[in-house]
Amino acid sequence: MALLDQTNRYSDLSLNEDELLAGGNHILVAYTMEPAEGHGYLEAAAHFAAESSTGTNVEVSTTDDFTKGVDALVYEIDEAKGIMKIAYPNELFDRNVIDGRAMIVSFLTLTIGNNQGMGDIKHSQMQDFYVPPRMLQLFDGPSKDISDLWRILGRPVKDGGYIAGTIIKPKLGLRPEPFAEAAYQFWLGGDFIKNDEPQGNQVFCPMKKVIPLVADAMKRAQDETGEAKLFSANITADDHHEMCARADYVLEVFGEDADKVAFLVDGYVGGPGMVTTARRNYPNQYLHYHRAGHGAVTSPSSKRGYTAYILAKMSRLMGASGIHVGTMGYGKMEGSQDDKIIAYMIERDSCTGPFYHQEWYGMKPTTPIISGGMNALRLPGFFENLGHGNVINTAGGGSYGHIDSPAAGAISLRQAYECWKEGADPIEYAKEHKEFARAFESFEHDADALYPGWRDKLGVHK
Ligand code: CAP
Ligand code: MG
Repeated sequence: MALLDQTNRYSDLSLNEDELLAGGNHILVAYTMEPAEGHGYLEAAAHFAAESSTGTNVEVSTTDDFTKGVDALVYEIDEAKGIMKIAYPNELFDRNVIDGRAMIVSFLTLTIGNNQGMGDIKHSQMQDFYVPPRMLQLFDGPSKDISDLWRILGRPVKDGGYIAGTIIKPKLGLRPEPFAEAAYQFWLGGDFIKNDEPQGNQVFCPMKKVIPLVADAMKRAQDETGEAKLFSANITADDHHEMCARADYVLEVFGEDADKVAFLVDGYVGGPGMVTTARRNYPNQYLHYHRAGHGAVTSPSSKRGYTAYILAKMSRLMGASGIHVGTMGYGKMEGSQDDKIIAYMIERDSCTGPFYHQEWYGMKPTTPIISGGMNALRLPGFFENLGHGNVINTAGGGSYGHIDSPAAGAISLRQAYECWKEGADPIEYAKEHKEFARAFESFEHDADALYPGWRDKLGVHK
């Protein structure tokens, strides 16, 4: 069905991007977009801007001159590349009643809301967005960052280096005692443990049974190693009060070790409200954003929604201390080497994304959390691609799959980091470092693929 042509009202291709950036009055968003058959590019783009701001598919008599002043405007299109850019006036975005601050949920409702289901749009995906200084100031941003973890670990607060972590595996099905034992065994060699995302308050492993045992395991591991240990506890729940009940309980049980507790929230399935519940109620804890489910919209195979880069950038605005960013092609999840831009955008104060340059004006960084199929053998290449090792890495299979012990798995991860940092050849390094060497035997398929001839070189024969 033919639609009202709204290009006159909702597009202005004479607008200049540099001027929009300098003005600071708009959030700018770049999308890939393809119109449905029979619809012109600019018409579809203008309808998209209308539905994403002040309009609908027809003109309404209640519109007045003020309304028109806050229209979102298509300011650039590249039909050949299928790209459109839209400027959203800052005033469009909802502010809290309680403190006048901005919220990501409103950003999403407008920029990636109804427009995702419109008949004249075949598909559209957000690729980048720019937040002007005045709007940036209105987001919470992180309250804690990786420097707080480095401080607890007794490391330099700048460039404190690699944090070796794991995820308790199996994902589900451990009762409290074996669960805490798995934690203890890893902490003998590593720094950081996270709950796997579905671990919460299962009937076979109630929080009130397992958390005291984990707190005790942390204490024992600290006594044994003389090092501080970190635990990321899952407080994800539908109900705000339930989240707080879980969080309060964990803090109370950890007692004097409560500063070593991070809170994990499944921020994609739970949404911005859940992240903000953790951010605002527990600003003294490191906020760990796990993103299970995000692939439903961010998969490289998807032409809708938004990319993993967008998810990460939004998480910094919301105040995540760290977010999973994938493994950039080195682990088991989807991703490619270019994904390092995701890490750079959330950890730097100034960074150029796919379409826009963003200054963060001192907003705390969000740590890239590297997870999914990682082990000691895959890490040197990963660090080489990223260019640094100031990350949290959680390797579940890579620790509990080590043939000697979870502690040996943890030590092999740290050795992989040291190996890369020293610029050493991994095979030569393995000759001097037992746990790293045994990782070759633990993960033979990876060893064969990444280090052909390793058996002869390390003298390992079945
Ligand atoms: C990794 C993990 C994480 C994924 C999520 C898992 O375990 O615990 O949830 O990393 O993906 O359940 O798969 P392994 P992402 O170390 O055993 O692979 O980090 O990309 O969000
Ligand atoms: Mg997991």
